[in-house]
Amino acid sequence: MSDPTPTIERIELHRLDVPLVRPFETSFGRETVREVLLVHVVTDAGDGWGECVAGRDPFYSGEYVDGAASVIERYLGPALLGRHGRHAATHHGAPDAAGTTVAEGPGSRGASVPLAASVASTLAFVAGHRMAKGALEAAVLDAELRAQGRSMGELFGAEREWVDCGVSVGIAPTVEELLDEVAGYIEEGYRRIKLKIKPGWDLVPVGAVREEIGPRGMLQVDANTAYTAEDIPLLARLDAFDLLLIEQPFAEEDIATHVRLAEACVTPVCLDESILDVTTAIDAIDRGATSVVNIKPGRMGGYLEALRVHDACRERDVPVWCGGMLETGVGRAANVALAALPGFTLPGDTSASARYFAEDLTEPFVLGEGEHRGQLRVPDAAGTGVTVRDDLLRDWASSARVVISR
Ligand code: OSB
Ligand code: MG
Repeated sequence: MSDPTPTIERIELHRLDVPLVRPFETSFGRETVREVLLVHVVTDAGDGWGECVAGRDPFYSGEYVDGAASVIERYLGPALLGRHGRHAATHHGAPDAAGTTVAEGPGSRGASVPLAASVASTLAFVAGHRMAKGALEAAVLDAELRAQGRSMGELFGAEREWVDCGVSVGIAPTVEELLDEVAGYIEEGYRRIKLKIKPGWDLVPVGAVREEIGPRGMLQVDANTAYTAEDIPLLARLDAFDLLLIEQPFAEEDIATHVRLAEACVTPVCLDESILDVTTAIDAIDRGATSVVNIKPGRMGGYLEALRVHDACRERDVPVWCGGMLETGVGRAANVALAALPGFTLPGDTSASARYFAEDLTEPFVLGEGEHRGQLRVPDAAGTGVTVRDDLLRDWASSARVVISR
């Protein structure tokens, strides 16, 4: 408790190309390799790792991995190291009592991680770039928790030792291939299937999968903004398949059309891309645009904001689930800890390492057996609880690491 707040000494950026076990196709593109940006923060009390969720291209979001690395190198990293003019001088090392991240009142989880809790306000002078900011905050949080010997789950308030896992299934070349892939995941124990959809790949594949998994199988769809208001009647026909939810059919900025869809169908509408922070989450809920929320910490600027979204949804009885961005073990570990909170009442896109990679960057996440079939265990060691493998960091490096120092 009386430990002094650590000081950041150095920030390193690692860029890796990690091959996917199978191409992942969505309405916005097809990926065969996960281009990973890892942030390594070295403090006087130890180090920590964070994974940036930005993709190779600015298609899912305006953020992309080269942009995230650049904004960290030019603006965010120097600010955290206390050398970015007035901003750093004002905030670094001294959590600002007026900062939104620490002024959450008693019971705030941020109070015991003052350095991590100061990151958002230190970086607030840069507009947007939530994924880049979130990666930095995650690395600082990992370092600070490791120094305290506490796990992410402990800080977050995890109430479960195991979390229910779903799997996000990409657009397949044919319905037959889709059915084979889904059958494989069901066999492995996944508790929920999410199908990527787009115009021309919706009612038929969704109907076929519903038929295959039976009426009791949990099924949902994700359109990644591929539809427009004209498609509302078509999307309402998805009601026939008894889905858990329809995720983000319309553009990120278009809350109003999601409200219209929610009024036109029985299936709950769930926002992903549109939910940028706790303010947009509450607004979308109040307007009736989303009755379930996909929580992705990276998209919201970090785990501390994700906790606020969780809490706000819980107060409003809005179920949440943990999204994914094809993370390696570094990001997955923290996501699994988050998904152990009580408001996460639906299975997440927290799949096992093997669903993405032949080999993971950390010890692999493996689905449980018996009563834990279709679940992942919440790490309980300090920080994320996982260790980055030096050999793979070297073998998969796509460029030289960047060092940002004081
Ligand atoms: O919309 O949830 C999404 C992956 C990359 C970008 C956006 C999304 C996804 C997924 C994959 O659906 C979820 C996972 O990590 O398994
Ligand atoms: Mg989504």
